[in-house]
Amino acid sequence: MARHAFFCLDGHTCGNPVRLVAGGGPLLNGATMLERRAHFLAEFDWIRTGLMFEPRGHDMMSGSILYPPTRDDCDIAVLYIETSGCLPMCGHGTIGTVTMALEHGLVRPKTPGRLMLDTPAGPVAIEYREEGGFIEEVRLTNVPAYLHAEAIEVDHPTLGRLTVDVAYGGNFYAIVDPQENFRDIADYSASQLVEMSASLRTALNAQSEFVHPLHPEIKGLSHILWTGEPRAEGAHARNAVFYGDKAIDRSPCGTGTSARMAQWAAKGRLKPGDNFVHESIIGSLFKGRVEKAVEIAGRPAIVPSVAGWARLTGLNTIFIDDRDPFAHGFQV
Ligand code: PYC
Repeated sequence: MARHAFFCLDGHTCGNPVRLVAGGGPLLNGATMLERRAHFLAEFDWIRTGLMFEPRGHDMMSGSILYPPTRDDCDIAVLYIETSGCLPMCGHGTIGTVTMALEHGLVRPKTPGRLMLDTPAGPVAIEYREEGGFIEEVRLTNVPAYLHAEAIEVDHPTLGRLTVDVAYGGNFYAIVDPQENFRDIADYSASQLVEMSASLRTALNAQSEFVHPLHPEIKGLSHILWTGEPRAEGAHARNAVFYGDKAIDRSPCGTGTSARMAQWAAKGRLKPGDNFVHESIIGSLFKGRVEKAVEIAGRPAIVPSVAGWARLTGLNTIFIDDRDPFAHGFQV
């Protein structure tokens, strides 16, 4: 019996929580972050569920654990932990992790203003703006994003027939654009969106397989991106992203923004150099940009970048006590 201690920096990126585990994380084996992620899921997933789910976390909780990099070209490695599992990549999590790690000296950049992250999805380049010891903005240049499938027809139990595109931006997203049976996220509350999303995700995964063409370990449609008309000045589009079992992202969602930029680029609505400002359900903004056009296994793809801000909300030493019947967390 033990009481395990985790030293966490708690914060949020544009409204969505980030719990950075700065001490107490397990040693992991693996030559790549995908292999280390598999080791964590096999042996240490109780740390994720204990820190993310109630009573220590909540439905939206999301975070990361820092490791030495597995690649010479990176400064630090990041394992993403979340209510949904260990994502290959998380945009809001990256912006929050980088902000808090830099502000607390957990990582020392070789070149001021720049960092290279080793993530399970691949290397992610960071540029940040610091003012007076605080990080004011982080821009991540993501792994390549692409439109995976177009116009998939699916029957939804309450909305009826829907047509969705599926795009990859570090995770697979079903993108629900305006159509006969869905107009705009403005017509629904967050809890209605959660209810609508779970059944849509189940139906889509039952009828198709979503596998990354270069990294077959990255598979499964995990997120639903519902769209809406922008409200904030300067925003090009609004969205609400569903993840885990009960969460609607409060931030504009970094990997979702990347996936949506790839979808727009594939349809000729964005080209390299174009900006794309994405608004969240609470009105916060990510500044996206199409950096360049590339290919993934012969498919047209883009390299997207996404910028946003994060704030530390507190330092939190969290115990997981083996005697606690809820040591590994619960969901209701
Ligand atoms: O920002 O990429 C993101 C993200 C994924 C899930 C929640 N946020």
